Amino acid sequence: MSKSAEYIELENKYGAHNYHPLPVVLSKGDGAFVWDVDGKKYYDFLSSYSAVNQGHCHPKIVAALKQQSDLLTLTSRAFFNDTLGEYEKYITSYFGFDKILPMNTGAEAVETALKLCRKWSYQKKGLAPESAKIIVCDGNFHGRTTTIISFSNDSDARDEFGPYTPGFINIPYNDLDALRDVLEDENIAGFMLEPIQGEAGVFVPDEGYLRTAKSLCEEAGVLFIADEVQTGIARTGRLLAVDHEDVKPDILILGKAISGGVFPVSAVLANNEIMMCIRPGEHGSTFGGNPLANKVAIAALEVVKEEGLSENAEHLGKILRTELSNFENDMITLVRGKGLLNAIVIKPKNGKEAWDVCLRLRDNGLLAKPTHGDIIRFAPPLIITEEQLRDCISIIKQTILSF
Ligand code: IF1
Repeated sequence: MSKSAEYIELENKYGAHNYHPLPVVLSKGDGAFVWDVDGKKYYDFLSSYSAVNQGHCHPKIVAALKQQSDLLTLTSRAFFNDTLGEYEKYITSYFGFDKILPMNTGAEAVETALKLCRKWSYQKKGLAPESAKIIVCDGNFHGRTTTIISFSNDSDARDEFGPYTPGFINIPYNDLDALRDVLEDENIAGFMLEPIQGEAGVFVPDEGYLRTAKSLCEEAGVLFIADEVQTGIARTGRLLAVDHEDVKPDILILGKAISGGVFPVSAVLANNEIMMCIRPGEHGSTFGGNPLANKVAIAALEVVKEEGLSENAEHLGKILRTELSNFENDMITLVRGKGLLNAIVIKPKNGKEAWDVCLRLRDNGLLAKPTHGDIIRFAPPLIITEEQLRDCISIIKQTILSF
């Protein structure tokens, strides 16, 4: 049995089957590359779902982890420590908000934002207790907790996990009329959305959608909540995807690449009028704001600016979409995205579909994974060079033409 097969067998035997990974076993990562247990090298075109925007094992971020791990890893929030205030000051000025509530995973940050929005609606908007409703979009993906999947319309994510949390209204994404209609309801507390829908297949809304949605929410006294867990941290060619339309959310949700994939770190940012609605003892987390997370996140955010990741993503994303859009072939029916968050839609050929394309891309040295059957996400680390990207484009073209 091959080494890879042994590792795969271990995961099958001892691990829950909550994923169906592409059959490749990775053991090393560096920048835009990963290596499997047999030493084969691949371009990583998924970036761990946009968590390693800074590239695998970025030396500056790993150094921050190593240094802090010899000093103090965790205090809980029962006590102060000498890293949290420094981190809070750094990240709030980095994104332009008064305060941060530090958490660990994206879903935890989304849950925190929902609780904060509800709290605000009772304390500041004056809604009746337990009457708050939050608008979300069809095709959303915000995480896997019971409350979050309660408003998912993806049957894989939602079915047989009921009973479901009430207080959410689904509207079509990228539909301002639907938003206008539902904002007539006096009990709306907030509107949460992904500025670009990742899991739905990199669905980019019309130009102006975010800006108009924000102003409609402002008029209605409803909080505009941007889930930038996947689209943030330079992925779409600007620091935040909402920056493309100069929109400032009332609540900003970050995760994934806020740590460069080195440690689980997430964050909710808001100004005092909202954030101060949560008082001591009303929300928390054992690991939220821990010293390792704080130091790693500062380093990871410094890398974004020092290495011009937004500009690189903007520039290389245009090349990727142009090359693939002009590529004559009969399998790629659509290319879409922004910055280096892109996806192609595959039309099956001779019974071969997106999964088969990903298997052959793997054989040709590039790792990507299909989502929702016929969509393949192309999201390399933002540190990839133009030369490396063009190498990847030729791998993709050769692979498609080989069917
Ligand atoms: C999986 C993809 C899915 C997210 C947004 C919150 C979270 C995510 C916009 C929760 C997480 C991950 C989760 C992972 C696959 C991946 C993903 F879109 F990125 F590809 F599922 F849709 N908001 N997305 O994208 O963050 O709790 O995971 O840290 O669950 O299969 P998390």
